[in-house]
Amino acid sequence: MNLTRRKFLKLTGFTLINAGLFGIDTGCGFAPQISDGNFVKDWATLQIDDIPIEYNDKNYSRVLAIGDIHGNYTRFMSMYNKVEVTENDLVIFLGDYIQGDKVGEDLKTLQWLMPNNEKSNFIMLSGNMEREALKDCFNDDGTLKENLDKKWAFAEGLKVHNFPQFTKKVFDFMSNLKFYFRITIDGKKFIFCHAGIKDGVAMEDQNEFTLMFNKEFYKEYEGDKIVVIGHRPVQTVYGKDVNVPVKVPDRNILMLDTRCKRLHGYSSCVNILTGEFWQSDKDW
Ligand SMILES: [Mn+2]
Repeated sequence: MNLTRRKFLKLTGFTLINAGLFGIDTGCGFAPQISDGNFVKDWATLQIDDIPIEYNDKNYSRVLAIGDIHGNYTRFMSMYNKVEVTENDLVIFLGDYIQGDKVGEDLKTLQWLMPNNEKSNFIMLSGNMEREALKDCFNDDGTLKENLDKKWAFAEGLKVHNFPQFTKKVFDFMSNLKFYFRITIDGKKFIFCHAGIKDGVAMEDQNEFTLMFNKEFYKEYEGDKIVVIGHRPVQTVYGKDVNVPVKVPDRNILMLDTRCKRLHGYSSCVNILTGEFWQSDKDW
């Protein structure tokens, strides 16, 4: 790791332009600042709005958000092992855990996520892939549909290997994923969700398309709350050389999907309190 570069980025915050120019792809660094000042540092004032209040008594040392995995378990582990997560971290996953075109890695990803979702400091949110898979693959009772869309190879895998109990667990896991998560840090409101929100609409009233599917959120949102999303790969907006988590210029949006599912992508995790981030090793 280049410490000089890290220091430089920390001192200046970096914009999209210099992120592109420096071509930062070495696996860690600092994400651009969310507001005019520094990232929030006083984690003692963290207030969690969407889970029972007793969790607020815990002094989380980091608030970690993890972008889309898309069934790329190898990249996810490459990133995750660098973060060295402990029970003192609050960890929020932004959805899209599966992809459908890599049987082994989808199932491996689910096998890792499902038991970890039992941890009180892990919050796993739904992505559009989980919503689509539920609709395409499962009956209401959690069994697999007879005729599966070929796109969902993970479901074919479940069927071929005949794992009825695991299949039901996958169904329960996907069905129970929350659509968003809110915290307030030092009076700043943060919303975590897969795709975005509609400003001026109460979170309880947001619709599924807005939360799970809207790809244009980064252009539309002008709200004050800081919204942390996955879904739209940063490369598809800012070009293939921007492979890091991005703060959208002039908007309170942090984009964390660094195209884990495709060539020239990474799995990414950002500490929302500091802007520090970790990425999978370059594997191409
Ligand atoms: Mn998505």
